[in-house]
Amino acid sequence: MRNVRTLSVVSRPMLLGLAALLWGACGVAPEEENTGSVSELQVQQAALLPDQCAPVPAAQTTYGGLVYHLYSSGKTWANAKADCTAMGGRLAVPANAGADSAIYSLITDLTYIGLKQASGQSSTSAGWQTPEGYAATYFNWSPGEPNDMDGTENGYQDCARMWTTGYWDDVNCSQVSPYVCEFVNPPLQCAGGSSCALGTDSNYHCYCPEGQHYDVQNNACANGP
Ligand SMILES: [Ca+2]
Ligand SMILES: [Ca+2]
Repeated sequence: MRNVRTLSVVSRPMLLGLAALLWGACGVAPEEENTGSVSELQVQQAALLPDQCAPVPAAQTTYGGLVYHLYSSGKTWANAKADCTAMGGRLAVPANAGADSAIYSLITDLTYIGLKQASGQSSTSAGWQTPEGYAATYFNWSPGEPNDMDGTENGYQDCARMWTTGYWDDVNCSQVSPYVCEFVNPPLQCAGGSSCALGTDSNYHCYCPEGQHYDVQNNACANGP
């Protein structure tokens, strides 16, 4: 049995709120004007649980105020999206060439990004959206892509994956691939003997060995339930 932490400390949400405030004041959100999707992410992260964490990534980087984590264990697009959300982030959406390059710097294999095509489109390039369902505004498709496999839109390839060339390809969403998550704030890395694992509430939490609880304020395990 693992014991979940106390909920009594508010320092982390306060920090997140301050960061969101500063972000808004500086106006550096890369796609806020076009899609609002970074605001969605801010809302998501503002609601982070005090002990909500992200598993240690295979690689990470930052760009434009965002933190990017690469996870190498393959998942379908939907499961990758859910995993990033469970960490308080989202499946990464390259909003400009700089963000695209930052994500590219992490990958070593065909890797999911956050774009998905809405169903019922008349062309292979129409209706591409962020994980929250906003219209995507930046694209870096490989020549000839997106092609829905044969050039005609039939709903077979509706999820975006980055090639090791850095360009994108539309692929079937059931393909299992590594993925990159994106965070507004640096996600909590569990320390002091605790480890980050998915809870029954579909969020990641820091957990401690049996007989201990996670002390949010000190990011460490402490004796007692
Ligand atoms: Ca398609
Ligand atoms: Ca394709």
